[in-house]
Amino acid sequence: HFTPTPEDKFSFGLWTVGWQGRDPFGDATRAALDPVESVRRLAELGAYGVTFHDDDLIPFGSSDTERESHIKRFRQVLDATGLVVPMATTNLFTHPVFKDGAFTANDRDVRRYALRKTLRNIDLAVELGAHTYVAWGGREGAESGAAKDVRVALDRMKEAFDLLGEYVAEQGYDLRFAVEPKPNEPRGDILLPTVGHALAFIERLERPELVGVNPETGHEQMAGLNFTHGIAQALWAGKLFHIDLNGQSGIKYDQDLRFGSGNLRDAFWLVDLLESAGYAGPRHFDFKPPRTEDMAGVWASAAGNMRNYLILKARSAAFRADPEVREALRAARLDDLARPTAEDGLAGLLADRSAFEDFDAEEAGERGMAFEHLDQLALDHLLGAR
Ligand code: GLT
Ligand code: MN
Ligand code: MN
Ligand code: MN
Repeated sequence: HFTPTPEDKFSFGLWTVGWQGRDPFGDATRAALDPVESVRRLAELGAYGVTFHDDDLIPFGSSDTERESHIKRFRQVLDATGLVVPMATTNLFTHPVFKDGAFTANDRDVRRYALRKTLRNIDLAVELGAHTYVAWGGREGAESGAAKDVRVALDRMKEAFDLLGEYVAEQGYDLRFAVEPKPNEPRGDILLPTVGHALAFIERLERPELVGVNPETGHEQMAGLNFTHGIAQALWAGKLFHIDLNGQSGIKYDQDLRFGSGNLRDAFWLVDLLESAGYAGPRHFDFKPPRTEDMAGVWASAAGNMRNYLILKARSAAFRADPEVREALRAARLDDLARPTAEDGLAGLLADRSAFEDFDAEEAGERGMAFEHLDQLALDHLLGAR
């Protein structure tokens, strides 16, 4: 009964199952995959959506007629399978022209080209029904100090998002942007490295309402951060426009493992958060089937993402429904946290002798928080021991 259906809103990038296994040390281990085949297989597995970079669908350098025929074949398979395109994005990192970045490349010609490449694919994204446009600035960064004036580069980054926002408003498109943070790889240091940096950047834009975040599990974990906490803050700010789910084992290179591998406890808390917060967007997997796998392994890996999400969703629901957990949540004073600290206002707080003059800090310091019992109940549920 952990079989995905379109109602679960699982989506995949064409570049995920289509990854050929090329890494910095080795050649491709798998043949190229036709996007039409990917759409068919993903639909069979129970996905509802597919996402793409311009160059995943239309190889870089294609002529206008070639472009049209790629788009036509893609539309046909979408119609045949019922898969939707909730999101699209731009490849601003593979071609050598982007070696020093795109929106923040020092070379102005490159910046203008990057914007035009993006605007062109935005038109296609909207034609195919997308409502979210992701911007991952993988090459926006530096390996050395003087090479990038970061404050000026952020001016150029803001200029780019302001122009993109102006275009979308002018065209009357129902499309919002989602900035995807990453701390490093492929650049030594990437601009907007974490969810927090991205949220602060967005508030400086001309149209902040058009821009949110697309956090990726592994990217926050590469920075040693708690992914679920980052997602909670993005939700709190009303900025979780999209999400990239995958797996990562600690602070090391970007692993892009299938969702549920790597930090399983964080995956449990993430699903618990998304489901209890009523997150309504796609559950998008941005993973790479390891290069050890043949095509059967690719589809097994793709299916595993969805299966693990559904298992964790069931475990989270059981955890929340367990009467002993509810009691443990009260013992841990979660209801107390939900109560405002001073509903009596500042004057009430200042006049309340029990808040300070008569407060027994020694006694309060001795109160146990009962978090360990609560966490063991969670682990029991996660492990299927309850
Ligand atoms: C690239 C990157 C991902 C981004 C994609 C969107 S492309 O594979 O590693 O994290 O989400 O540009
Ligand atoms: Mn629509
Ligand atoms: Mn990603
Ligand atoms: Mn990644």
